[in-house]
Amino acid sequence: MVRDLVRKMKRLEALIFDVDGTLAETERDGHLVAFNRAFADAGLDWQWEDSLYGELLSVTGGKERILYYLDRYRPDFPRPRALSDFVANLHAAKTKHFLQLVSEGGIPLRPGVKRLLGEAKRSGLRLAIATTASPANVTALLENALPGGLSLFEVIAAGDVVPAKKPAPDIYNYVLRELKLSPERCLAFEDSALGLRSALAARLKTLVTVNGYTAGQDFAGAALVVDGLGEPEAPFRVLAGEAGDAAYVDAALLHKLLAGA
Ligand code: XBP
Ligand code: MG
Repeated sequence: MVRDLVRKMKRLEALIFDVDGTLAETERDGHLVAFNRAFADAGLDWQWEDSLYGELLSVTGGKERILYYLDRYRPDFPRPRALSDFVANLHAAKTKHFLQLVSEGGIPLRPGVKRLLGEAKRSGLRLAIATTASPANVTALLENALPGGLSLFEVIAAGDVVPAKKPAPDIYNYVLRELKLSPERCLAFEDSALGLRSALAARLKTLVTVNGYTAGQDFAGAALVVDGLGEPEAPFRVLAGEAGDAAYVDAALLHKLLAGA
């Protein structure tokens, strides 16, 4: 009876996905390009290189990232009197460019994402999103990269819906409240150490799929760290944790990860 109770407590019911860097390479192919286009539009001589952007990702959220850049790298830049309006305008222009890039079809989903979402849905798992990025970005990405994909997700929590962005747990706690589920019944998917910290602080077991910006980060506490979700014909590489004889992430592996097997 006790065993039945434990099994019940650990039943996997929902998957909660980060977006940027996890569902797609939006940081490299979308946000970075869009930031630079917005800076050029505004007549600013700012040009973020890839390596600098990797460092700027230590701050989540586009507006917050611009402010961090000013503080850390441009103490010389004369501060506009209405700094928050200046940043908000830059960020709005950046969002416009991001949406344009996405609508041109330039940002596909990472390998294995489409397969896993479909398989998860068919097997009765509930799907949700917990991201720092603005809601419009998420909607556009899903509509373009996965037609019909938006309707797969029961909850889409994005951007300023909570005041404290990742690594605070707030966005994951918000999703859990909306799903009316306890963290023991869910798995989170992240690509970065900051995202992992957010998910762990919400007491979620977390699977990490690294990318070029995050591969060297500290993922202590993750249930599994892989180089991607993998596909039957293109297996993943396990970087930390135990995947048994699985060659790619599927629902069976996720159930095992949640149960701690
Ligand atoms: C993602 C981000 C986002 C995007 C920008 O973090 O930090 O900032 O870079 O999005 P995570 P906005 O993947 O952990 O959610 O410009 O729309 O804020
Ligand atoms: Mg991310």
